[in-house]
Amino acid sequence: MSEDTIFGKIARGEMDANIVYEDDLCLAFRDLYPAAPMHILLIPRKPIPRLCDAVEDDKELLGHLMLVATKIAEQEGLGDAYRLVVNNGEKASQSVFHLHLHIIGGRPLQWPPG
Ligand code: DGP
Repeated sequence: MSEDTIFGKIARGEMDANIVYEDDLCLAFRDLYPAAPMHILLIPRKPIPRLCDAVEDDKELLGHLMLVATKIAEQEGLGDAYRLVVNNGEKASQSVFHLHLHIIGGRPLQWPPG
């Protein structure tokens, strides 16, 4: 599984994206194919392919991503009405193999997602 994905290129500034948040550990940008009025992708700068590839040393980074996601949702005016999604693996609809959290909101969200 190659580490060089489009998200890796965005993280390194080699590809354009509509960036809404960045810090030393992660960055977030608008999804090119939004599934809702607000659809942001939050990625670690470290190229972890899938969530299941994360290791014990990534614990702090994973916690950081969760807290940053709540900040972004607040920044986007979503209040407490949003969903975080991690597609893990091809059979779970992961298409870009650089770990990312989908932050989705801005419309009523049904459950189960399908
Ligand atoms: P997933 O299926 O969980 O791997 O999600 C990948 C998401 O990435 C999908 O919602 C579409 C989005 N996407 C694919 N290519 C690009 C791109 O070049 N730029 C941006 N901003 N989003 C992309």
